[in-house]
Amino acid sequence: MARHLITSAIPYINGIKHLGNLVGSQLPADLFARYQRGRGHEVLFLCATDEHGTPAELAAAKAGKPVAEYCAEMHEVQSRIAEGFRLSFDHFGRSSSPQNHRLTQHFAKVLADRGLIREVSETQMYSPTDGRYLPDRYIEGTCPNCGFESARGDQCDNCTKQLDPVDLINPHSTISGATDLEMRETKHLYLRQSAMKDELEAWIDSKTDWPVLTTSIAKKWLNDGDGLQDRGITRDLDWGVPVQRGDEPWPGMEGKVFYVWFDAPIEYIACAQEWVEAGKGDDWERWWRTDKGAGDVTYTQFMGKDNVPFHTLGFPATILGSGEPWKLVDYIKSFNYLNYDGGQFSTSRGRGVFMDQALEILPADYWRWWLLSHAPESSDAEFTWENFQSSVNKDLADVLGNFVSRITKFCRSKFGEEVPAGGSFGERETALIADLEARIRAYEGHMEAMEVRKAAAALRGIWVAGNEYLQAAAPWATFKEDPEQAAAQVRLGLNLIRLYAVLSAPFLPDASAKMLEGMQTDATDWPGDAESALSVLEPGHAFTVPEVLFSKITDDQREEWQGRFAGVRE
Ligand code: B3M
Ligand code: ZN
Repeated sequence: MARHLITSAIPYINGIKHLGNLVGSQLPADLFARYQRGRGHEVLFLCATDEHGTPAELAAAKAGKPVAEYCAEMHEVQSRIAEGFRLSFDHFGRSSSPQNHRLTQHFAKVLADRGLIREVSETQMYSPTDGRYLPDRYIEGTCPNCGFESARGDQCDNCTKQLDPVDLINPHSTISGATDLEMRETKHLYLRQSAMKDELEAWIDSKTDWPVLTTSIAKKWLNDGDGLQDRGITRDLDWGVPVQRGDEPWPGMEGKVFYVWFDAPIEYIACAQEWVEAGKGDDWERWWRTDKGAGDVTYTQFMGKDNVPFHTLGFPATILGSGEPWKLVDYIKSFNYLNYDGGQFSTSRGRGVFMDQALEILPADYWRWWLLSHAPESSDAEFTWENFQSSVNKDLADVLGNFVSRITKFCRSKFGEEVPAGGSFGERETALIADLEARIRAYEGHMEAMEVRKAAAALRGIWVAGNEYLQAAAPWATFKEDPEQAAAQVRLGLNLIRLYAVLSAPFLPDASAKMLEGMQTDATDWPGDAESALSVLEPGHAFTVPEVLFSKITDDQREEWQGRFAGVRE
């Protein structure tokens, strides 16, 4: 039994995520976690809310709530939606947890002790009107690069250039709109990433099996311009992890907090501590400390491409720089963007379908199937309602759903609600079994390699093979001439349903559960060879006809949803 530590990028607390966010991290991570559990491996699958930084403070202010209260509420909301999508986290933590505070301060101390943190005096934008500094999103202005008028202090949303608040033209406070800003001298901590460039580069070079998307982004940052830059890891904000050197105060850093991107990845570790604290596990160190049993753990991270620099360079700099035996990531699976109906999903403009809205119109499996089978792996992908309708109707309703309902209903009418006895397999059945054997092994290969689209296509191929068999064998016709032969065909068909339930569970957990319930079995072992997997349900085994697995999306529904989500969400 292998051991898999799996983390998804932790979503910001400020609001509900859209389907593009979901398919870029949490959903494929869940697919992989469910698959590895299905194979009988030990899995620890962690995610959390990312609760610090200006996004949290600004969203709380907009909601008119104290930030701690806002975060607690939004954590609950995100948690419920994650359950709705059947995201099978072993724990859904919070980056504002006491565990993460302690661990973040610990890392800062060991990094400082090892000479990897330097103090820098710099000028920051200060707003006398607001009585505070204006880091990151507290300031907006015109982008010096592209002229976009609402560029933020840390990044231009239009051209994606990373910015410094002092770069902005005509800057103003996003709190008060004040423009009488001044530059003030303030002290901040910088992580000396430049000193670790060689070590980081050698580590990344050793990862020859990583997706090109991951390594190319890492390489770009390592070698862009003057090479890897030191990174400011503190901010003049109230909300966050207070800057301390372990348990000790940090002279000159009073009133400052760590930058959100410093503490957020540390939450991956703290989350395992929260998992233990919540009574769900008893030993987090065997997942995270190579000196305490984590040596044989395989650690995989999932994220959108915009998060790659922080996971290939920033977080590893923290881990490697600490000199302590923490588990480093083994594989980083990254994703491109999902676009929405001819444009971009946008949280700030409310464009596209958001996770709560999606579940209001259709159950999780419909979305999981479309999103995963169209995951933006090799390039950006696009959600259109036409494509969604046709995938759901064809793959889920016509192929999988129809197979299940046809075979169970036919059996009920001719043999009753139990697996029929008699007859034996002929050439057609032997050929199908051999075909499935090859297809199942190919499906496993894609799942192991985290090739999400290919895995979906392979799974669909397995469903199609069964459907084609049923069409060709036509037990309803056979029955008239040779009821024994028809019995053998139906027996195979019912066993296929159980096999489909097991193989499809990572993609379609609810449909899988319904199929197993219908087949009245809890035999969910991953199939060894196809032949034995197709004889688990023996003659005489009782079943019931499952309720309809998937209903088709009508043209009227499609048009209605298209209209409803075309506008802007308030
Ligand atoms: N919260 C960005 C995002 O949600 C950020 C990821 C943190 S992963 C440690 O896309
Ligand atoms: Zn710009």
